[in-house]
Amino acid sequence: MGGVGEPAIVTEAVLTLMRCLKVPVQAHQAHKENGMVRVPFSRPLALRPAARAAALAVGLLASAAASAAPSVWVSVGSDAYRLLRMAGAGLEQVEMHRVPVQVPAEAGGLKTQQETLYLMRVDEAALPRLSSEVHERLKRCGGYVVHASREDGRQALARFRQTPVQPEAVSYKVDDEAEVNALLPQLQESQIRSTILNLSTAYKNRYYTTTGGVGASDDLVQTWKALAAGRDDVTVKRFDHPGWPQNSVVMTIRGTTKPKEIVVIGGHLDSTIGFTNENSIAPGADDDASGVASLQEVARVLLHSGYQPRRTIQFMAYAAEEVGLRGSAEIAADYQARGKKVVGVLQLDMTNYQGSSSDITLITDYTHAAQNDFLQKLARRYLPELTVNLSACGYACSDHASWTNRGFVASFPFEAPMGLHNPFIHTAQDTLAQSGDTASHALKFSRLALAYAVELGSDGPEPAPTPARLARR
Ligand code: IPO
Ligand code: ZN
Repeated sequence: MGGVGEPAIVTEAVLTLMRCLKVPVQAHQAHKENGMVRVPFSRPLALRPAARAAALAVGLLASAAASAAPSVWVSVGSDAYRLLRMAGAGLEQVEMHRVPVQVPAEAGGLKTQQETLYLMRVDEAALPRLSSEVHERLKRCGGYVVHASREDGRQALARFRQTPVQPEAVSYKVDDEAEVNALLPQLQESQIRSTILNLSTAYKNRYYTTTGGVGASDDLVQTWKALAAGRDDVTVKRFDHPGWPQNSVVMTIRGTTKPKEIVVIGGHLDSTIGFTNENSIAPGADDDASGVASLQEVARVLLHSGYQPRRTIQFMAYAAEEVGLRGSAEIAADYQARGKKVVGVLQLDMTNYQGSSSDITLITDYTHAAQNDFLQKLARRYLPELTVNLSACGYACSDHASWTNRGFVASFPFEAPMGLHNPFIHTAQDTLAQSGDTASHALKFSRLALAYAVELGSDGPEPAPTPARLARR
């Protein structure tokens, strides 16, 4: 047992984790000894052994069996798991799943790496804290996924060893230049900026259980209905989640000739600062008002131009991403259960903070390599001035993982390479001001998403103009 004031000895990996989890560590005082790191903790709590300190900090002390509190099944990546094990949480109930993931290789391509994911039961009361603190600051730390049951979790994890469902033969040919080039100049930075500003200032927060979170969802339904006015091929619907009050919102442009094939473009509506309550200030301007604003601008341009896709396009603003990807998990589960033919999913989570010279970072893990290549091709063709690079973000870092978990094809273009993204997320300082009061970075993601929507939505060169289509031009 370490006595008062005695530094605890932890490994480098654990130190990284503790930084991710914001365990109070004075990093500058940490020093290495034979591969181990001595860490003097900064609070009295931390004068206990490292394991105990971390356990307290994460609040996952009680094993599900011993605790009267309701518990839930979650899956996490190995970084987060290491800390949970230190905390002694739910050890007997843990199962390991080895899965292959794609990570960037030194040479510029990709390599396959085995990653271990863990399925376990945790105290539900610990989750808000876990969600706030398990996010990446410097390194990849991933997130966690909440599962309806152990079986549900097992199925989700088993998915990673199977090939994704591609219900129809999808062509990744770039062949709708006329349409895409006509629409791209209509995307406006000022529109994205005002949406981000509104979402990040009209509510104290957009947490999945608060008045602000519910209000943001209700207001978005109205905003999207107004965008769809005059289009009888467009619907805006709430996706109700029985377990909490915030709804997800779904806008559907019905496809003309292949309406059963669906292209999904999504982002999450909720915001957090961790222990978020009614009065918490969680503007979430970048995380993820920016993603919702980016996709809403694509919807605005597609609708106002009179564009009619052959496939159905759905825009989604997910509820409850920050608490274990719950909104998107329920939608993806529902779509799988109904046998819906989702041909591709694009996730936009954090698009407006340019943390490096790179414009767009494609996340390689828990996404679909062929669709990622398609996005690179789209960027080269339509956005040749932009630089695109690759990063891994760890397990469950956003809603694309919910779709991947259900066997769908998903991609995630992100604002910066791993570790260089917005450092203010999940704080009251996640405001538009951190991005220089402009949405110019987010506009690049709207451009890529529009090219994706049209190239996958049209499924071949532009259909012949219809009278309705001409009238709207
Ligand atoms: C996030 C996503 C990818 C990377 I690389 C770094 C950070 C943010 C994500 N974890 C989040 O909080 N989404 O809401
Ligand atoms: Zn977040």
